[in-house]
Amino acid sequence: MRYPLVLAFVAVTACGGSSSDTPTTPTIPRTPGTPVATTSVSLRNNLFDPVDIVVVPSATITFNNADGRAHNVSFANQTITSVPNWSTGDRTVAMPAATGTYGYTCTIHPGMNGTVRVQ
Ligand SMILES: [Cu+2]
Repeated sequence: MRYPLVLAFVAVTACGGSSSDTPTTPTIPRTPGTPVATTSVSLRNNLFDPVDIVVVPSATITFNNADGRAHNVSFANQTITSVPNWSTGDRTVAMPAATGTYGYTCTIHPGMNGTVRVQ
C-alpha cells in the first residue's frame, strides 16, 4: 500500500521551516530548477504540482483538486485570500501586484506546501 509511505515521506519534510525559499538540504524531490511559469496548480496525492510556480503581478491562479479529498490553500501572507477546504474541482486565488515569493500550505496535510513567485 503506497499511502503510508507517502505520509511518512511528507512528514520528514515538514520541519524545514516555513517562509524561506532557499532550501539548503532538500529532503523531498521538488520541481527541478526554477519555478514553473504557469497559473495552474493541481492537487494530487497530497501534493501541489508544480510545487513552485512563477506568475506576473496580479495573476489569478487556478488550483485544481484532483484528489477527491479535502484540501485547502492557505497563504502565510494575509493580504492574499486563501481557499478554505474543498474536495473537487477548481478554485482561484488572486495574487498581489507586489513582487515577491509567497508561500502557502494545506493546513490539513503537513508538508503539503508550495510557493508562488510574483515577478
Ligand atoms: Cu491537503
